Amino acid sequence: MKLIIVEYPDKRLKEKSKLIERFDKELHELLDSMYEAMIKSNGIGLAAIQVGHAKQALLLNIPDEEDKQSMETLIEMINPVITQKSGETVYQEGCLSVPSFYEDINRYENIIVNYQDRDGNTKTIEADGLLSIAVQHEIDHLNGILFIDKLSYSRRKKFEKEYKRVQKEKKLSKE
Ligand code: QAP
Ligand code: CO
Repeated sequence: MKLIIVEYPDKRLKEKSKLIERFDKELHELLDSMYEAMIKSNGIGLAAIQVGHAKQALLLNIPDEEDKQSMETLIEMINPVITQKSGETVYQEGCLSVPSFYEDINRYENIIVNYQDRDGNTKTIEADGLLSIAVQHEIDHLNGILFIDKLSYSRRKKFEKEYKRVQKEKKLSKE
C-alpha cells in the first residue's frame, strides 16, 4: 500500500477517527505501510488520518539514547485512551502534516494510556518525557486536532502568514 502524507490545510486532518473493531490483515497492512511512510519522512510519530484513514491507529518510534530509531522500539496503538494525566511540560513540537514548522506546546508530563495492539490485546503504558508528548500529539490527531490549534490567537496568525509564504516558495521551486 502506497501512502501519501496529508498536509495542512487539508480538511481530512479535522476528521474524528473511528474505533477499530477488526484486527485483520487489512489493519496490519495499513500499519506496515504507515511505518514505511513515517520512516521515509523522518517522523517519530504518525496517526492513520495523516495518511487519509480515519481510524484510531497511531505509531510512535522515539529514538534511543544514541538517537537511533529501530523497529524494536516501535509502538503501535489502536483505540488509545488516556486514563490518567499529571504535571506540565513544554516542548517544541513539529508534525509531518505541518512541514517545516515548530512551536512550543504545553502538554501533561506524565500519562497512563490504555490501548490495543495490532492483534486486539489490551495494553497499558505509563509514559513520560518525549514519549508522553508524542502520545498526546498523536491522540489529538485522532480527535481532529493539530498542534497549531493549541497556539494563542497571535501566534496562530503569525503561523498562517508564514506557512502560506513557505507553501508558495515550495510551489515556485517545483516549477
Ligand atoms: C509528533 O512529529 C511529535 O516539520 C511527531 O520537516 C512532535 O514526527 C512527537 C517532521 C513533537 C513528539 C514531539 C516534521 C519531519 C516530523 C517536519 C514528527 C519535517 C520533517 C515530525
Ligand atoms: Co502530527
